[in-house]
Amino acid sequence: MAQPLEERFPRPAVVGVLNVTPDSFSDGGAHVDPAVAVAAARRMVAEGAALVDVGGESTRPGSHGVTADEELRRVVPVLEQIAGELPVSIDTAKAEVARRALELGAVLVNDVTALRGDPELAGVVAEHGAYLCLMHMRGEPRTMQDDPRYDDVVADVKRFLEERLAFATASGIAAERIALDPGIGFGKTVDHNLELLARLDELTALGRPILVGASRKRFLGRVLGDPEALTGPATASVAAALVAYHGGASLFRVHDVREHVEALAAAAAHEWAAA
Ligand code: HH2
Repeated sequence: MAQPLEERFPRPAVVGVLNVTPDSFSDGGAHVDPAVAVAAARRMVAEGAALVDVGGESTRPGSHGVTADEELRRVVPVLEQIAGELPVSIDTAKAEVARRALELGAVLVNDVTALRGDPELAGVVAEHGAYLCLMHMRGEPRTMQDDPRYDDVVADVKRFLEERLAFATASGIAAERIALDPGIGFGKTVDHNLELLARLDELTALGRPILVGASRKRFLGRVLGDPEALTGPATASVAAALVAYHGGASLFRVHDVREHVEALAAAAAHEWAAA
């Protein structure tokens, strides 16, 4: 029996973002050459990443999806080189892409639709005994930032994650292999994102490791005073990760690996000293 997720990726675990896309919001186009992507993945692991999250489809606000063929064309050449050698997750909502990635050695499926996008995906994850991340998103990327509203964003996200966790386990995926993610920036205003980070302990109460992806997201640029910002800086990303860590988050999906590994290692040392 494979290890529970919290043992395989002990807190704090940094997940490096590797977007093999022409259009991702902060690193679009940087890794379309497989050789460049492979070098970036190796660097992330050398800098302390516990996992490299490979994605072939942008989910930035306003984006349209790509076909499974296009996604495979982007990620397979990279996965062929790194998935047997490095700890890799696949950022996809498509069963076909997940299956190929798992066959090539990926260990976790990161699904921003929380098993709502492709009815075949749960079966693929269960069959491979893969780890899984279930993320909250309001609507879909194309429309999610059109005036998002919640009664209570934290309570709504918690209810959603609880329901998707129950769906996943009912589909044959062991709860101990699952992480949950509030989906920072996915159908949320600046205030929604800040409130989720501030009240993260209410989500850790669900009993599964929480993954947070605040890295470089636009709300951080907006917090710093630019109302039109489309990204945020690494410094503010590290601050958000530390707030999330303090709230009990376990995994941190980030673009700037070394900065986060160092900051989180220092935060962990403070936490141990205070315990
Ligand atoms: N954010 C993005 C993509 N995938 N997965 C999880 N679990 N959590 C997140 O917060 C998350 C995610 C968006 O960031 P990025 O991959 O950098 O951009 P894009 O979607 O434009 O490729």
